[in-house]
Amino acid sequence: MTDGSVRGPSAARAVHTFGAVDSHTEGMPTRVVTDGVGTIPGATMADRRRYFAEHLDHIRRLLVNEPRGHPAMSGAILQPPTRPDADWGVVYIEVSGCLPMCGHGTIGVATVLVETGLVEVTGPVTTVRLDTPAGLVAARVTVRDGRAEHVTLHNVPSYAHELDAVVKVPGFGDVRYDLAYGGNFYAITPLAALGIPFAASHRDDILAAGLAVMAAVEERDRPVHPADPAISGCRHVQFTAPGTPGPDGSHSRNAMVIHPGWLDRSPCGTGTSARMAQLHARGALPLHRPFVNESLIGTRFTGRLVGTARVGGRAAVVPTVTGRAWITGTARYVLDPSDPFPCGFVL
Ligand code: PYC
Repeated sequence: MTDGSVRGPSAARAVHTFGAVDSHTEGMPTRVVTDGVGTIPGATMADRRRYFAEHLDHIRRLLVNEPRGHPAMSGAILQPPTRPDADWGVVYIEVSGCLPMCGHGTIGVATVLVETGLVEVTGPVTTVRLDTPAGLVAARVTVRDGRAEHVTLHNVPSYAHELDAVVKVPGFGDVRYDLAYGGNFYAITPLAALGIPFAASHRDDILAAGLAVMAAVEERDRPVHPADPAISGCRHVQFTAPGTPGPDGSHSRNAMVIHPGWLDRSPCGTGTSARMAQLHARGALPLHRPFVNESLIGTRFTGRLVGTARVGGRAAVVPTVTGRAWITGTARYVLDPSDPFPCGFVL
């Protein structure tokens, strides 16, 4: 019998310990790492992302791989900001590496900061300014009784990189796609064109098709951000489907395939931004019109284009994305020196 309390691991024995607040944003996890990493060297958050990927990647793998994470795990390491107009800095981590920007992660981070008191609640709408590797992102958090009810992030300028591109994909022939940027690059194409139903029961077919399209797009023309060459590559394929009809319906659904082979559980914040930039470039989404994007598990983000911008001389739009997140737990992750998997493992 115990009294219900559990003795913690010996901090003296552990070679690493990390504090974290775990959360999910519309179904997609964000492990918000609050301590244990220290300040990553670098003058900007983009420099810190690069340094972390080159020198500290074992920390990412420990925190997102099994057995502490899982094959669709994602997180965010809190940092002191590198710029005076930000409250906190963030390095996004996930199973594929370190993203320049992550929408669901930002909604998770803003929720955790507000609900744990790491930022002061200044009113019913509290603004948290985040220094991300892709630029400054403001998150407006609607707070009631200490609870972050929803978060609207003001994303980095997003743009359509290429419309009506075509690649030959083994098993599928010619596939037509648009490539758009919303904090990451997305190849966007209708799932129906590949003959696969939009249903979670077809997840293996969707994943295989997405990875095949991704490889073909990368081989044909690897995208590079026109103003920041550190942001490059297409590691996300956004398969679209018509929205669900009705007054509470969605405008579009997506199955988001992400390198090295997993599906976003949320509607994907940077993917929703890229999708709105694509639709705007096609004349199908004017500024200020709400755009409801739905995930493969039926959760939703509402996006809106609130302005225009330029990205490296190209026409761009400024997206907002609104969604909800919930704290799921608090944890102290440790690495015992005798643990045979100091970087976790991938099966
Ligand atoms: O919400 O931006 C996002 C995102 C990127 C990867 C997974 N989710």
